[in-house]
This record gives sequence, structure tokens and C-alpha cells, in this order.
Amino acid sequence: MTNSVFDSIQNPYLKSWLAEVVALTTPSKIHICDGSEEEKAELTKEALATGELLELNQEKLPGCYLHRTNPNDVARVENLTFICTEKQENAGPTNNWMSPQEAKDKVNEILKNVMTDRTMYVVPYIMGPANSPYSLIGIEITDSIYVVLNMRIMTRMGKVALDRLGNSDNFSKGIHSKADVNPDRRFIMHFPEENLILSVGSGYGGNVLLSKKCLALRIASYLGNKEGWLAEHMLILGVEDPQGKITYIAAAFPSACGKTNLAMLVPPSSMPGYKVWTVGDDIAWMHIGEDGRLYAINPENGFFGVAPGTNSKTNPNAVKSIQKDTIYTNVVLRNDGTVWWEGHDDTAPETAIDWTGAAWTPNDKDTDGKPKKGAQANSRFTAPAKNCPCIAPNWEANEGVPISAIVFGGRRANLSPLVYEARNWNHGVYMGATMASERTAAQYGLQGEVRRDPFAMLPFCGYNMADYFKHWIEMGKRITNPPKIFHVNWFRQDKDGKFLWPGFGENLKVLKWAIEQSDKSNSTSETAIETPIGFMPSPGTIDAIPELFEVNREEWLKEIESQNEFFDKFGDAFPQELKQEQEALKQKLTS
Ligand code: OXD
Ligand code: MN
Repeated sequence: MTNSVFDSIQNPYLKSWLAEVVALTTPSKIHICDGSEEEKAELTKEALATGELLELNQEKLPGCYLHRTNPNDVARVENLTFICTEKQENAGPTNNWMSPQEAKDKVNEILKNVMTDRTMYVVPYIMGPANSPYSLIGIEITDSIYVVLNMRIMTRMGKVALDRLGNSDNFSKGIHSKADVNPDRRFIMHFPEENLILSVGSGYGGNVLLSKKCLALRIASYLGNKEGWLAEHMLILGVEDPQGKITYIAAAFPSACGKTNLAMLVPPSSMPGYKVWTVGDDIAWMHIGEDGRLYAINPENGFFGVAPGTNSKTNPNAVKSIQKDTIYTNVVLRNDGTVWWEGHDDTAPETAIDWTGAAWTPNDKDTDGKPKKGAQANSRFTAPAKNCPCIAPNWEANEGVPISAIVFGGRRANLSPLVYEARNWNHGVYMGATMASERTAAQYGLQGEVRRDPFAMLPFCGYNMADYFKHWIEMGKRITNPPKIFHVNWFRQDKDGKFLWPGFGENLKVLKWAIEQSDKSNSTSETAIETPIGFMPSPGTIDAIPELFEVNREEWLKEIESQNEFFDKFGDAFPQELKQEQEALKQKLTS
């Protein structure tokens, strides 16, 4: 059958695994991706012919295409995502678990002969700069050209990865098939103990670009725990001050908190001479360097960002990044072959084609009488990182960038002040472990309901989160020159529900304070005061109204009770160090 195709592969481990997958899925054709421009042109042409991609206006948006997913398949499916470890306790109480054998039986049934009328694409890719010692190699097998073309943007893909792999058996195996895009036969299975990912029944990015959430977070977090490093759901940015000194920050936020916007922040006019450089907008892999500092690389090569709300005010750098060589998914197609979404710079087109491919006008109503949206709420752009005007010149540095501050964010209407600093590493870990967002009526679920999302990793931690917390505590013992840790909340509201902080570019004022604090050996100084919850800016240090810094002791004591509901899930596995941090906080609040 396919011997001639496999001749191009020397690696014996890869060869025998491919033979197994071919026997299972029986593809009609096999294509080993080399990552060349010719290959991109050929695959694009084929996807245009089948309608998998639609060509956009090539004068206005050169190299840009539109893809529409099945309407039943528009987001990550946390309920269908499993961590398949031999022992259930190793997946922990916050992950769905299935035994590896049961998971394989289930998925293999779906994969059997699934590619009979399809081409199997073999996508070798590197996560991280091609020559970084911290990079990892994956091979994704897929029956979707959309996946191949997205992987080409999001990773270093093709020959470069096979060359780096050589004859090693050290690569992550991933198999993806859209199968029949049936939600009842949709599974995203992770086997961290085997470095294996199986994804069936979906064509949506987060479920099928196996490099991203599956490898770079779930599998990598497991590897990081085993090998002594951190794989985190964090943006990485550099702040350049007027003297030209650049300080790097890694930051984790729950979803819908503007992570990509923060990663590409434009300084406010009140801060002349400052510049923000983007290193990554979603994922950070952090290792301890020889100098005892923490160094971060962005394992990705592009941005898979949410389109709605992206405009020249919220994120001018993202807008510039998506003008060429970008794949749009589930956005509105305008009559001139350009794209639109709710929260775009332009007003809504009078007539257009919505994300499902149907004729649409902004006056259309849903069955419940509400305005019908043209773009899917989770519609996306996939754009090369090198398109970004503020991409850091050293964003591909093999050794990564040294992190001076780690920032955890929450979305809290009350409770959390604009910013506060941890007293020490373990206190910072406690801050990460207690991250949360509150739902507002306009958003989702019950108003005020608190969703716990420790380290913004709840859906992405590939092992027991109690062990993840312990890993952070252990890392703290080994990092001799640690970054300082901060918590921010851009979303505090007044009694009438009005936001107290303008956000966006103004957030740089908060980062500037954090950077200045991280430079000091002693946190309390004329710029900081000690409070029960940690260090806060001295009055007047950050130009913000005092309500933003209020600490309501009663609310905080209630918060501790709510944290315990979450912590108790982990039973005895929960680290005592975090209980001690909580106890210390309680004492400070009541004394
Ligand atoms: C993402 C996510 O798509 O966190 O980055 O869901
Ligand atoms: Mn993310």
C-alpha cells in the first residue's frame, strides 16, 4: 500500500506507529506534511474545491480564508474531555477519568476504517522554538485539511520537526478524526502516561489542534510535574520602560478576561516611552535557569484568538495581525468578501452571510426574540505570531525570557482589590489556587455564582490538581531567584454595577507597580503597605480611586468558606502548605 510514502520516514518508532494507525483507519491516501509553501498552496486549493475553506477578498485580506464548523461543534467540550490514567486518583477530582483500555476501545471503534474515503495527513510539529532545549515534538495524524493548515500557523510544522526528531522515540502521538462530527461520538482523550492523545468527532480548534490545549497544557503539565518544570495557561509579555529596560511577566486569567488584549497592550498616552512586547498570548512553559530564575518560552507559533469584541480600541495589534495569512472560523462573511463580527470596528453590514452560511441581517431575531448574532460567540482567527506588530524581537529565544513577576487574575465584582502582592512564594501559590470568576446576570449562569478556576488550569491540568499545587510549592523551593507573585482584578464594580477601573491600556499602570515591586528585595517601602491579604500599593502610588483597594473582612471570611468547598474535594491529598496560608490569612483578617 503505502510503502513509498513511508520511505520518506526514517524514524523506526514513527514508522511502526504510522503502520498501526494506517491498519486501523485504512486511509485512501497518505500525505506526510513537509510544511512547504507548495504544500500549503496545494492543500488550500483542495480545501477550496471541497468548500472546507472559502476564499476571502484577496486584495483586502491576502492569504485569508474562512471556515465554518458544524453548528453542533463550536467550542471545547469539557464534558467529553478525559484524562485516562491507570489509576483514577492520578486524574484527580476535577478531571473526567476513563481507564486507558476503555477509552481506547471506545475511540478505536470510531477510528476503525474511518479514513477509507479520506486522506490521512501526518503532521510533524515542534512546540517551542525549533532549536530550544525546552521544545517538544508531536506528530498529529488527522483527516482534516483545516487542521493541517491551522497547525501550520500554530506550530513549527513539517520537515523541521522530522529533522529535529531524528530517530528518537521521544514524541507525542496524536490521532484526530472528524469521523461523522457527531456529539454522541465525540471524545477528547488524553493518555499522559503514554504521551498519547485521541480526538474524534470534532472539527473545532480547541478539540482538534492537538498541539495546543491537549499537548501544550494537559500532557505538558503532566510532564512538567515529572521533570521539574511548569506548563501554564499564561500569556507572556515584556514591558519596556523609557530607559529601554525590559521586564517580563507571565499572567494567568480565567476565560473572558481579555488575555490576548493584555498580551498585546498599547500603553496609555499618560505613559510616554513605555512599550509592551508580546511573547505569547495563551501558554507558557517555564524552566529554572542556571541563575535560579524562571525562564518562559511560548510553545506556540500563532494566535488562536476569539474574534467577537476584537477591534482597534480593544486590541489594535490583534487587528493588524489578522489582515493577512489568517484563517477565520465561524465569523460573518460580508458581500465584499471580507469578514465581520459583533464588536468589529465597522457597523454591522446591512446584509451578509452569517457563521452558519445563511443569509443574515442585523435586524434578524432569534426564536426568543433577541437579536440574532451574525458571528458565533466563540468564532476565531488563527494568525501567525510574526504578523503581530508588537511581537517581541526575542520571542523565539531558545532559552526563553526571564520572568520577574507572575500575575494571577480574577473576575470579581467585589472582594478582590485592583492589585495585591503575595507575601512569599507559597502565599502566591495560594493566590493561584484560589483564582475565581463571578458570573454576572448578563453573562452566564447565576449572578454572583463563583466559578473556581485555579491557575486558569481547571480544564487543562493533565493530572491530579492537588499534585499540581504541590508541584508549584516544590518548584518554589528550587527557584532560588523567584519572580514575585501578584493578583489583579480589572472587574471590580460599584453598588450600581459600574466598573471602577477602565482596564485596557490603563492596566499597564498596575503592571508597572508590580514590576517596580519585583525589583525590590523588601516589598514594603514607600510604594507598598502591608494589609491582611498581602502588600498593596501605598495610597496615591497608582492613580485609581480608593474603592478599588478596599478589603472587606467579612466578605473575605465568606470567601475562605467558599474556597474550602473546593479544597475539600481533594481530601487528604490537598497540600497542608496551602491550608496554612489560608489559616494565616484568616488570622490576619480576624485580628
Ligand atoms: C482558549 C481557551 O481557547 O482558553 O485559549 O479556551
Ligand atoms: Mn486559553
